[in-house]
Order: sequence, then C-alpha cells, then structure tokens
Amino acid sequence: MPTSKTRNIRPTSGPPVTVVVPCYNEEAGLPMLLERLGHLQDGPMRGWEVLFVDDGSSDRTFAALLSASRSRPWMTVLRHATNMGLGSSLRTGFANSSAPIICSIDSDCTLAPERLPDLVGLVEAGADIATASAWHPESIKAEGNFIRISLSRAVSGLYKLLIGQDIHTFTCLFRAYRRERLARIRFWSHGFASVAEIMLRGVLAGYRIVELPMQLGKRRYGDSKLKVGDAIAAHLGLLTLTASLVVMHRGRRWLPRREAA
Ligand SMILES: Nc1nc2c(ncn2[C@@H]2O[C@H](COP(=O)(O)OP(=O)(O)O)[C@@H](O)[C@H]2O)c(=O)[nH]1
Ligand SMILES: [Mg+2]
Repeated sequence: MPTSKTRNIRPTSGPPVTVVVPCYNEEAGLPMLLERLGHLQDGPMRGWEVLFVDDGSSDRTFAALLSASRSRPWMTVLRHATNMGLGSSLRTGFANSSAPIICSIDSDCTLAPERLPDLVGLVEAGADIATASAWHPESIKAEGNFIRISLSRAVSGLYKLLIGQDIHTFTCLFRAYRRERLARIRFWSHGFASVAEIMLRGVLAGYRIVELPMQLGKRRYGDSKLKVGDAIAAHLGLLTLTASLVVMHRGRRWLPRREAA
C-alpha cells in the first residue's frame, strides 16, 4: 500500500498540462485569444486542457466561452456566479486541474500565449515555478499604461529587496507550475496581489524559480481590471506579511538546534 509519503500524485491519464485562464469581462479580446490558442492546439499545445474561469462577468464572456467550447474539446469552462477576484479564480482553476503541470495566463494576450510551451519546458527541465519576467534586465521594454507598468515594476522591486533574492518579477500571471509544489502553497489574497503572494510563498518554501525574460505588450481589447488604489493597498498588506515571514524564516535558521535528550 502506498503511504502518503510514497504515493505518486501524478495522474496516469488526463491532460499533461492545464492552462488556467481567469476572465473577467473579456468578451472583446476572446476571439483573438481563442484563435491563438486554437493554432497552438494544432501544434505544441496538442492534448493540453485550457480551463477558463469566468468570474461573474457582466458582459457576454461566459456565453461566448460556452459557445466556443462546443466545437473545441480542449476547452473547459467554469464560472463564479459573482465576481470573487483574480486570486479566488486561480484557486478555483488550480483545484479543478489534475495535470502534472499547471499554467496560468492572462486572457488579454499582453504576454504571448505562444511562449507558454517555453515555460512548460522549464518546469519539465526541473523548475518548480517558471514565470514570464517583464522586469528582467534582458526583457524588451514593456508597452502599455505607464501607471500600471510603474506599479508592477515598483512592487516587484520591493519584494525583491525584502526577499533578498535575484528574482525580478513577482507580478506576472503568465506562469507554469509543477503541480505537486503548487498544491502545497496556501495563498489567501483574493485579488491581483495573489500572483505576488504565490511567488513569495514559493520563494520562502525554497522552490526552484526560473524567470523567462518576456515583453509585456499593450492591451489591444477591453480595459485593465486592475484598480490602482486597491492594488496598492493589497500589496502594502502583502509587503508587511512578507516582512514578517522573512523575519520568521531567518529567525528559524538562527535558532540553535535542540540537542537530542
Ligand atoms: N477571474 C478573474 N479574472 C480577473 C479579474 N480581474 C482581472 N482578471 C483577469 O486577470 C488578467 C489580468 O487582468 P488585467 O485586467 O489585464 O490586468 P493588468 O494586466 O494588470 O492590467 C486578465 O486575464 C483578466 O481578465 C477578476 O476579478 N476575476
Ligand atoms: Mg492585462
């Protein structure tokens, strides 16, 4: 009988990769996303599941997803009845995947879905978390709203400083995770700060993080859902939490080991 320690949690059947796509009022950009994912399904993403989490959209996002899924067997569509936030949607998506590698991507194609197989390749090669890194020195300059870009860059800089490790980007949703590692991360943020929280908890757990420099492009359809005031408040809370976690973490390492009786 396998014990909980030896049990192989990898499924023997099912898709090798699940791509979670959180969507909130993204009707305008869906045709482009579905077209690009469709091409990828004919190539490097063949056999992968794409799991959309519609988060109580008030536009036709859910109807459009359902209708598209009828002719695309690789699509799974889940829905929250009300808007619960990006973090809650990620929890729903992760909990409903059984694949050994789980990805999350933006639905607005500001990070090119065509780069996803590269991130999955990094996890297959040994990374626990592989993330697109818009703020890596080797990334081409980001395009888009100046305030959005500055906020994301600034908070990533602060997390880097607090954590004291050479990780440049904490805020890109565009990632691939090793399932068994992701399953051990408990994150509590409901909104955009969840993306940074997952990364911070992964770093503190000693996970192997790999960054892939990538350009953040301009949103071509619909509007950003990020509310700058709410995001700043959430990140301030998370920075405080991180500072305490870092102190506890370092404190544990400084404590002398207890001698055996
Ligand atoms: N499920 C869900 N997804 C969201 C929510 N807010 C934003 N998103 C999705 O998260 C991704 C990033 O959001 P976006 O508005 O592009 O923010 P920005 O890139 O930071 O400006 C997009 O795919 C959004 O549809 C939300 O409340 N719930
Ligand atoms: Mg975006």
